[in-house]
Amino acid sequence: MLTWPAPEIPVLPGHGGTVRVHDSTTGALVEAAPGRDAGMYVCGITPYDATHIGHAATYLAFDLLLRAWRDAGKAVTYVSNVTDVDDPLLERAADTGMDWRELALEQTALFREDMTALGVVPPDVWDGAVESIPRVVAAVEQMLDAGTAYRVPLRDAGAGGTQPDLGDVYADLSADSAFGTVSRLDRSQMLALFAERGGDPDAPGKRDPLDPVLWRRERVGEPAWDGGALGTGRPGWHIECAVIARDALGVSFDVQGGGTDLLFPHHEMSASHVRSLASAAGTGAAGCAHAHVHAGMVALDGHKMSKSRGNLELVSRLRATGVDPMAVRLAILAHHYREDWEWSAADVTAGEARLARWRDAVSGNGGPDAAATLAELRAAVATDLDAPRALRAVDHWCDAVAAGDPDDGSWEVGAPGIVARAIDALLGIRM
Ligand code: 5CA
Ligand code: ZN
Repeated sequence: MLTWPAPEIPVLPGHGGTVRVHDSTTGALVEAAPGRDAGMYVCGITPYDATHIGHAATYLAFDLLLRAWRDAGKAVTYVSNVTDVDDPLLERAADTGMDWRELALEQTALFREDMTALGVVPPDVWDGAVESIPRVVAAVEQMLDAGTAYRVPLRDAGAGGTQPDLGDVYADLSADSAFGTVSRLDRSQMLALFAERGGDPDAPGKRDPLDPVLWRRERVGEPAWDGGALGTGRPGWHIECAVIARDALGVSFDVQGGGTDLLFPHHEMSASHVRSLASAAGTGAAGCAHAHVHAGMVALDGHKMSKSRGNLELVSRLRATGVDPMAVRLAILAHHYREDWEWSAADVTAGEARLARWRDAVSGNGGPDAAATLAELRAAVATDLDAPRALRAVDHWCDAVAAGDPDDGSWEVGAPGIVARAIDALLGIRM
């Protein structure tokens, strides 16, 4: 898909060190990309009611990671998706009487604008679910051939179009001995989350209630695509991300990212599908992602901000009221990415005040030595993307500027320029 314009990232003196992040699987801080370069897949939006502050917070977290990697001298391949056909999108379109394609296009365009305004680095590969269907079909056919997927006969009236004999296709999780190693949840937790987050544990004919759908055959009133030997239908959610990630990054890559709501079932299932595809292709058991990194949930009015609940603050609404997107960015970065937190109007006010203070400080002639501030900024982001700590370091430098030149020769003429560039390059805040 067409992405959005990449922000200019200023070059800084020297370079950052090893970047460590919290891996949800082990609970430990791990080197995010141990090899020479870095590959990252971050789950993209389902395009309706985008972009709320929760989405923005998740994408900003991975934007910091990408910027820290680049500062450390790594070439980064960043891959993401747009779930431009899925149950929640179709349901919303039906509720509002809109064509689902129109809704997806409109919301994807809005997302591009919001990401541009927030200065988020775009993915190198940004694939839509719909455009990936031929590759998903081929993948599901491979899994059927390898015996890691099975068909479930259709029961709904009119399902399956002209080929009602071809059933839905589900992954057989019993074929994957590594299933469960991403989230490490016990079965009862898995069952509860699967039911809560888009799964169909009670669908008749499945071998295991947790088996996820790979190909959903055509249903009356639902869009469907040619699925070759699978029959007309549409892709399951997890296989979509598995195929897009595998095709762009290979079966092993550095970071799989998203919000904590995706750890199970989505990332567990995607990793399982990637493994099944690797074994079907004879490329061996893949490790999938080296680290699974998850951003905390942003809430509003006491509940997780969500499109389905409708308790939203949209980036586009804030922009429309004249809030500087850099103040929104600062408001979000004031919270550590792993924190679950509640959005409030006070966050914007604080972001605006900080932005004004910073802009004032970097526009003066000279300031305290920037080297220590740059080093602290780098250390903060390299240590599990600690944006609040990075913000404090800049605040501290700005406080010293506000206190005035001590006239002891310690101020440097070039310091504001270096701090401004560091803020821009590492935190994505344009001064
Ligand atoms: N299309 C799928 C992923 S393949 C999806 O989850 N889309 S989404 O639009 O619902 O969410 C997009 C991203 O924002 C996901 O990474 C999700 O984990 C994250 N997200 C959703 N709600 C919140 C929230 N309230 N706080 C923080 N992140 C959130
Ligand atoms: Zn995904």
